[in-house]
Amino acid sequence: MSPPPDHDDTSETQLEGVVTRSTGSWYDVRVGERVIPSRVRGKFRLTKQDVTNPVAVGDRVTIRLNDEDDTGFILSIHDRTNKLSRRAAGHRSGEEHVMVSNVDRAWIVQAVKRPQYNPAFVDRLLVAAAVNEIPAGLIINKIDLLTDEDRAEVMDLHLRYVDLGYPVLTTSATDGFGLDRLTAELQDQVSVITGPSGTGKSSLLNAIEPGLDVETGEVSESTRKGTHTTTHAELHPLSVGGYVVDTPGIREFGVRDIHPKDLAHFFPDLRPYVNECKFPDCTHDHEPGCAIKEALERDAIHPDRYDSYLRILESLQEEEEKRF
Ligand SMILES: Nc1nc2c(ncn2[C@@H]2O[C@H](COP(=O)(O)OP(=O)(O)OP(=O)(O)O)[C@@H](O)[C@H]2O)c(=O)[nH]1
Ligand SMILES: [Mg+2]
Ligand SMILES: [Zn+2]
Repeated sequence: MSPPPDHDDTSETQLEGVVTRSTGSWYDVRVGERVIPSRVRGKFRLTKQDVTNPVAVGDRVTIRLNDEDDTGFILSIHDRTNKLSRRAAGHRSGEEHVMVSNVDRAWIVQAVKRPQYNPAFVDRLLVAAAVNEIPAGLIINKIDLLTDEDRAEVMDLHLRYVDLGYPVLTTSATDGFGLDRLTAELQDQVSVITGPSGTGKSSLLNAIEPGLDVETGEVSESTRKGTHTTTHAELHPLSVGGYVVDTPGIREFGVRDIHPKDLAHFFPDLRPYVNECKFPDCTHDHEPGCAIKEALERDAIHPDRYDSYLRILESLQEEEEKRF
């Protein structure tokens, strides 16, 4: 074997891959079927001082391969299409920790029943996804439990979100209904699967990819008090291609960082009316001449959706007050 040539950038092996995991100073970079443990060049660490991690899970990167030990050096990060970040609680200007980037879609899982369908939860996450420029969709699972009594209600929910432009899947992890469509939706995509405990997220993922053990649930605020950025996202490869993202604590994402007066823009059904209100700074809550309330009264907006809007508005207003 000849000795390695002098350091020369042009003769190096450069590869493109995606960061699937981060463990402190090492990153797993997946290139095809290979996972190449990689490090970051020192200069990256200093460029953005308000970001705790220069490279995030989900990032597409170019690495230089060290042929001797099969490790990599991350040379560059490609532009991100979107990202989910976490900040020190309550601080709009706190350090940003990018949990995951380049998410193709966030799927919100609900059950027909057990647990009861929760429209406020769905709407809150849809807003969070929109704020972060992540396309969202809805999975209505446990469709095998549907009875004649709740059929109309579930169909109403289904149509409501389809009309808003979101993809809606109906599934049963128990009898396999809808799993082909789910698999097709996840194939070659980076997908976040989230939803309340017990809705069947693990069951669905295990049904389409046996052995997939992904943390997808909510982490309650109280269990995390005082511990900051302890959780790391991870991309779990699917055998059909694509990844499912581990997302503990998705509750923290997004909705916090918007101004109350911008909230209605993130509701596709409220957005068309926001410029028609009498007052340009209308919060669509109590003001006279509100085009959104008029639309509500003539049933052009679903009351559950308006309820969700008011709840989120209230929580944003509380956040605003805490800041001063
Ligand atoms: N009937 C019915 N039961 C289901 C279905 N999917 C899941 N279950 C059951 O619902 C319960 C909860 O399912 P999990 O997959 O653990 O739910 P999860 O969303 O992962 O819950 P967390 O991990 O706590 O967030 C289990 O008892 C499952 O067997 C379904 O499609 N139909
Ligand atoms: Mg689970
Ligand atoms: Zn208004």
